[in-house]
Amino acid sequence: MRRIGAFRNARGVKPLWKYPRRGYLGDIERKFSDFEKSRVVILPVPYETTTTYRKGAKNAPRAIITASRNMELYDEELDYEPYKIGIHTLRELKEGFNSPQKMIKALADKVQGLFSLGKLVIALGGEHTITLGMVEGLKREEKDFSILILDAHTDLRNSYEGTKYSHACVARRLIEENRIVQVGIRSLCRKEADFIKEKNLRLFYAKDIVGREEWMKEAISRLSDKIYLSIDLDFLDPSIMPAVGTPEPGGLGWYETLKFLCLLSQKKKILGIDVVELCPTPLDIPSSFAAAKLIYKLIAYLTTT
Ligand SMILES: [Mn+2]
Repeated sequence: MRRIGAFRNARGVKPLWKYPRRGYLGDIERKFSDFEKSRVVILPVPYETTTTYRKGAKNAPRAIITASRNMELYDEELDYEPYKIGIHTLRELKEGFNSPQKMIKALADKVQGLFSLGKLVIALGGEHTITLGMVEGLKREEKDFSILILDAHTDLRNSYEGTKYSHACVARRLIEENRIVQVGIRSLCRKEADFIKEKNLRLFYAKDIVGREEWMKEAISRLSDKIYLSIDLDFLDPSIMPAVGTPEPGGLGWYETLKFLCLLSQKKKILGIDVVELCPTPLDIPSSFAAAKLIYKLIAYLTTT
């Protein structure tokens, strides 16, 4: 573990969100985290207004970045140091947070500029609604891409608690104009189940894929060559990712997830990513660390293929 001492005070570890707002993923030396030279750009988006069960997603970007500073930057699987391709962390985006539509527009405006520079943007939520801003921004630069969503929940409700922009409606908004593939599903309501039947959607349910591998090729073959990837961390099993807003038992394991992401990176061009719904608490260290590590593994796969 690197430099853990820097994060302790006399009484032990401070709550994660008390750490400074400005942090860099991996605490990477300047030479490899300079904006101009970085191929990957991390954008913290601590947006949270419609979460319904456990609150705290707004603290997630800082918790992930703080955890990442204790992560080894050498990847043992690939015998490679992914940070050398350049990973820059931007300041938190906080514009338009008083309404979902304004946040979506502010985020789209911000990331459009980054995508136009050819950066791979990884947004750290915040709640799942930020995917809508990321996709809107990407659409202004790229016409032909499909969307892969890893999530325990279908998020296919037409509206929830009076808004069409709830985190529970994200996939429904996306499916109106995009080709989407959903993986890891194990929680939905009757109306969503009816919608899936009516539209004849092919979803990859956790019960059919956990502990198996045959599904991976089929899921990947349903995507176009270029993709946007949305990772709701609750797709993982709560045994490795307990600190999420809406945990569900029976999710994917660590190594099968890595295998899938590795395969995906070999077959498709990933244009943008979001990692959402982490809900850190002072005891959540393993969840924040797993989120940071997942992001870093993804960067490793994306940049070695
Ligand atoms: Mn979810």
